[in-house]
Amino acid sequence: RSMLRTLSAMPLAGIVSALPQVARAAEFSYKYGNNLPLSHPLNIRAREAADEIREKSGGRVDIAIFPNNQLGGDTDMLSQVRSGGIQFFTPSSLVIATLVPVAAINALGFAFSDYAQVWKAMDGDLGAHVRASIRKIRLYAFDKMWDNGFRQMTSSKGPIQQASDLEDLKIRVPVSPLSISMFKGLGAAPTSLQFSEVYSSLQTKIVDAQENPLPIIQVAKLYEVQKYCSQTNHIWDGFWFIANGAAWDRLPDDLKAIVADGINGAGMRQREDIRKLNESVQSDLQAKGLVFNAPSADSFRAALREAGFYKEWQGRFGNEAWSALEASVGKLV
Ligand code: X2X
Repeated sequence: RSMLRTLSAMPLAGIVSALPQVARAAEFSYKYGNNLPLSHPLNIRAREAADEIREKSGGRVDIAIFPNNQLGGDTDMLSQVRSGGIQFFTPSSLVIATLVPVAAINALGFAFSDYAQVWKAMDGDLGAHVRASIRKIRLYAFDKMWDNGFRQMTSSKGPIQQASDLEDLKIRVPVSPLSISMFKGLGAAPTSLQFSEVYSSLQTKIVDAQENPLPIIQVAKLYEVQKYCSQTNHIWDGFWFIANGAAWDRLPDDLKAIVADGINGAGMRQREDIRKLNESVQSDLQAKGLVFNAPSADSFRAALREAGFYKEWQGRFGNEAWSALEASVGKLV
């Protein structure tokens, strides 16, 4: 009785905010995992997307973000998004290719020479081809790929000027058959390690070198454990924003549209962030002690041709995907 009197004396807003939070649980509570530090544009824009989606869906869709390998490395998150343990993941094309081999095609060595070629291919036929292949294993890939960047080589041993400088170099590459094939073709000694292991492996000298786009070298502080950076631009790499197929299909159409708009829009802004970052990141890394050089691609391309790398991967990717790539970059073989 006295409780009732207290309640009726409370202003309405007071009563509402006194209700337990659980009463407002979202209809779709989804989890998104990724492998990058919070300061990377991918995480900044993903947070923006999650906020926009919560708001536009009137709280019906809530996406909780688990950055920086909190849920395990790439291989773990890939199996979680397949099983539905998490609903979203952003694997690099190199990493999702362990399940969908053709997805590595954008990472073919020295295929793309600039971003105009990249987005023409990935927003066009080549991207559509890869997304259709991803859908076949019951994952859904959003239309707009997010940017990782052109991959550059770093080492603690010395600058890499030409292919012969890679001879027997212990270099970490992602868990990616294409990367292993490419670095073997170049004469190096590549090892696949998940990104979560990269800093410590370089620090303890399990490997002497690694390769990643400059923004990753910056946010993961790899300059602390590497001395030289050779701007080889050997691979263009991007992240597919993927959803567990059943979790995606469960969303009614109006929510699918809100989620897709939120994620694709954020992806476009993330591309722009990387574009801007690319203008300043080299001088920042130089100030932090990395020594840069910019080798010509010629000796690397020649070594790969001689190793039969392009012929082999043309066969593995298949003619349809290969032609779609060549439509953007010109003849490769
Ligand atoms: O693991 C890497 O090197 C990274 C962060 O670039 C990818 O996700 C492939």
